Amino acid sequence: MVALKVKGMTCNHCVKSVKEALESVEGSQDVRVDLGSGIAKIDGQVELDKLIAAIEEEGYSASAIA
Ligand SMILES: [Cu+2]
Repeated sequence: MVALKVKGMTCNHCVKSVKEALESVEGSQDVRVDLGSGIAKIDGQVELDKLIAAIEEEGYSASAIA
């Protein structure tokens, strides 16, 4: 599981955009995005760089949570 802190989400539409972007990443199996905390969790064999790039393409920014 990979956890990311996503910046810039303000409403459920943002959550949906980020969730769909993460689901489109190769290897992504289950995606949960929480608006309140800004935390996205992704299950599957995924590459961190691709997850962050997908979020940035939607206009948000993200960083891995250690
Ligand atoms: Cu929004």
